[in-house]
Amino acid sequence: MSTTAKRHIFTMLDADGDGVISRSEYLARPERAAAELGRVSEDPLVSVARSAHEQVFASMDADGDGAVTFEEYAAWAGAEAFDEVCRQALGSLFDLADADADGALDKAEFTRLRAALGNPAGNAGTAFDVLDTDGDGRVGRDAYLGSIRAYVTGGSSPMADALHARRGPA
Ligand SMILES: [Ca+2]
Ligand SMILES: [Ca+2]
Ligand SMILES: [Ca+2]
Repeated sequence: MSTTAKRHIFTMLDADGDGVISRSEYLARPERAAAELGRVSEDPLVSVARSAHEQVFASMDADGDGAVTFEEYAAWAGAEAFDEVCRQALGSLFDLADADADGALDKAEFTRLRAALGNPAGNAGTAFDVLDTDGDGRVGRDAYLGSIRAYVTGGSSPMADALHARRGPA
């Protein structure tokens, strides 16, 4: 992943812009996503999302001081981190959005997930169409996670900008 892409994601995760991703800032993400996706806090899928994000944070925070600096993030981000911890966290958010639990997101579920993660709703349809390669109106879990992996390991994927951009392509 390019430094620009890392900076872009780091900036998104540093919600209050103080230059570090704090533990509470990061762990607020699954809580907010769950709430926006209509999941109650006792939902087992919310517990899964919570613990998956705990693991990501512990993995990112190399010195264990409860705050992730850009240096820590930049050294951490990539294929290994994705396979070890990120996949579970991103998959847990996918599952929160998969309201009918069929292992795929339809356009409405996908749009809600993106909104819950703070992505602009405007290009959700385009991002969905890129991922729905066979045009059946559904995006499977593996296709979704695979496209994000392609982004973090290769620096680009068809939906990279749509997925991560808040202010347009980096
Ligand atoms: Ca912060
Ligand atoms: Ca740290
Ligand atoms: Ca579904």
